[in-house]
Amino acid sequence: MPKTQPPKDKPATIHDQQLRRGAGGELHQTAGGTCPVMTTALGAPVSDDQNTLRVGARGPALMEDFHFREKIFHFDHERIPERVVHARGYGAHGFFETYDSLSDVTRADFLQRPGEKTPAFVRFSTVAGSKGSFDLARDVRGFAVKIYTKEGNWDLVGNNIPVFFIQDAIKFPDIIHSVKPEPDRGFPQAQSAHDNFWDFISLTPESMHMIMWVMSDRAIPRSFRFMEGFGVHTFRFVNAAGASTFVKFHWKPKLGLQSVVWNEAVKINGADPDFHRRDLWQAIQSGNFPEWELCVQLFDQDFADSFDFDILDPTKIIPEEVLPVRPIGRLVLDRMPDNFFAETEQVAFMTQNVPPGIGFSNDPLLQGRNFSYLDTQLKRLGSTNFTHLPINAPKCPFHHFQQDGHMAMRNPVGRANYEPNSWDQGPRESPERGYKHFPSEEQGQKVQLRPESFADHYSQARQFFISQTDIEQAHIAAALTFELSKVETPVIRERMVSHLMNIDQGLAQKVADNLGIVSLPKPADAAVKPRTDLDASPVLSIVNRGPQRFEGRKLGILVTDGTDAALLKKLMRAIEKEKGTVEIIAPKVGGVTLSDGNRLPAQQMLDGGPSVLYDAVAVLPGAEGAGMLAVAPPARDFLADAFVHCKFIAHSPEAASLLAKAGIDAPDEGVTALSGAKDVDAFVGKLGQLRFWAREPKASA
Ligand code: HDD
Repeated sequence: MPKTQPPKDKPATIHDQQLRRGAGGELHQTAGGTCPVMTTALGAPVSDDQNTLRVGARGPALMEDFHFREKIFHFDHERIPERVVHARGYGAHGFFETYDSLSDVTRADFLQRPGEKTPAFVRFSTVAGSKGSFDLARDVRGFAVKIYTKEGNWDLVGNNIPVFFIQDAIKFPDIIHSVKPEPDRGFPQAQSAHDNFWDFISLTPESMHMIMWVMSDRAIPRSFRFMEGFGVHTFRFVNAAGASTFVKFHWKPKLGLQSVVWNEAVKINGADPDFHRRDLWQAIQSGNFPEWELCVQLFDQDFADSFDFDILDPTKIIPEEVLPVRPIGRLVLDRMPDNFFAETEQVAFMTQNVPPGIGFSNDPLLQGRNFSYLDTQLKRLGSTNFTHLPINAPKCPFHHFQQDGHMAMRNPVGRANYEPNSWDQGPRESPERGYKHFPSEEQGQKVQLRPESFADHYSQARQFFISQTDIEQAHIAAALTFELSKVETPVIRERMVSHLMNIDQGLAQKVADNLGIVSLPKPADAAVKPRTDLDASPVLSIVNRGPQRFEGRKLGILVTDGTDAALLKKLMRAIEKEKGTVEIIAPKVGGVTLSDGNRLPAQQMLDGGPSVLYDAVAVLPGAEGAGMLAVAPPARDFLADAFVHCKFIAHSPEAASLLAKAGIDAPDEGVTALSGAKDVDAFVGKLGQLRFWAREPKASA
């Protein structure tokens, strides 16, 4: 045989042959089995995916190897630019179901027929961190919803906080630059606790209301499922007669609001950086579909004129006590994407995507956003044809004369690619059905001017603060202290305290004390005297509005060999009845042998399942196991953290010594000893409170 003869069917060497075998040593299934034959992108079957084409087994590679070239070429280009903001996100499919016809206020087609379901896709996100950052950053969460209506996609690109840092879109690059890693050093990642952010904020009084929210527990949510969402701006509904009603949008989670505490957030980031996305994945995959109600605040021009603040100012809310919210439908997330990149990464939200019946107000932030989002999609997705991607394409018929461009999947068919034409081809506009911009009367000089009605920066910041419970106020003070303690420039810290003086003297004093600022600075100059007459709005508190049930939450049960099988079973049943879930943590992930001799597999080994991953914990070791846990640092941390994070704790009598080792010398009402079945009911009965907050002042002192 000449030396250049190619190998026949068989691999040349034994080693080469092994490469083609699976882990079990069996040959991969090929055409005869279930796996399809591998091909190039253009469909040519591939015979060898283990070795490049070479001159002899040890020789140089040949350019002729088109399969290798194509494979590496494609790999080299796998990344697209991550989003400038909201880079880290997680999405899910679902539907929106309309409650009642809203035809009196809007002609939006999907809001006409009670019970109608419209497909939806939602992407939750953090703002500051890059794609690979952790989930529990202290940050605003994006809450972007795309509803595929029969008259075009509606994107409500909102956040989990109803106000924003700035009043004019021209400042967006500045606020974002300031929070992102500092440009000279390239850190910190996904954190606002650094000089540049607080420098910008302390020089931007309009951000103070938002700062109160961002320093509150809202910025460290327990899960996407337990967050509210807000459209932020005032929008318009427009009905078939052309009449306009102002509208603000709110998403309310069915399972209620819940956040974690900061010390917990920091530890979750280490224990499970994907905590939020895993939570959503697990909930949907197990059939516990998260749900939100879409609520609206509807108002007319008279209300707008009489309201304390300008309804165009995105740093202000309309308190629900002043203007109640009305539920108009529900959003259910019931399906994960088939592919993260194709859907969650490539989804393109744009505030300007509105169907007939929904329109804009003159909010200068919204107006600026309406320019920005289109640009960003072109940059990120690389072609004007990003609407051809299935996740972005409308699900209703669409007809237009747009054509060509990179990656065009659809072009007009036939001769006519313009209108009017004489060929009777292609679509035509419809004055009846088509989108009509609301013909609001506008007049004035061309100016670059912030309206006087936007000048009050402190009154609602104060209103938010006084609406919080003592516990939540303490968290705000602690968050400000933490963040400002990372600021290296003393004058920035002091400048921030001078703003806090205009919000709440007590808060300013506390933060100043905690930072070691000896004498309080003068209050910052305020363009408008801060008001102290705004009533507290109790709905702004998370703790005040606890769900009073454990549904959707997770109990972590730490077990060992010898754990009381009957007690464990009773507890697991009780949690299931509450529609909660249970995760078993054991010294080894393989599980334990219970008191009845049965084996119980674990989901986490002790070192990998710290209590920060759970809403409440139970520690149920057998007698021997308790002794072993008492000398295991992760077991002590498990309990000590659960205690400090104000979690409800249940324990078997055997675990009493472990409690003492974890520093829990004086168990409180949040700690329940389970000596029999009736104690299980008492413990589970408390769980609806989610946290035993009464412990916090003492535990964190
Ligand atoms: Fe924005 C993304 C929400 C102000 C410019 N924004 C983005 C996303 C959300 C928001 C949820 C992520 C969408 C997704 O999951 O893909 N943005 C807001 C809210 C704002 C806001 C609630 C104020 C009320 N944004 C804002 C301004 C500008 C932008 C003022 C620019 C003038 N936002 C963008 C962007 C992004 C974006 C750069 C980045 C990626 C993207 O659009 O698709 O265009």
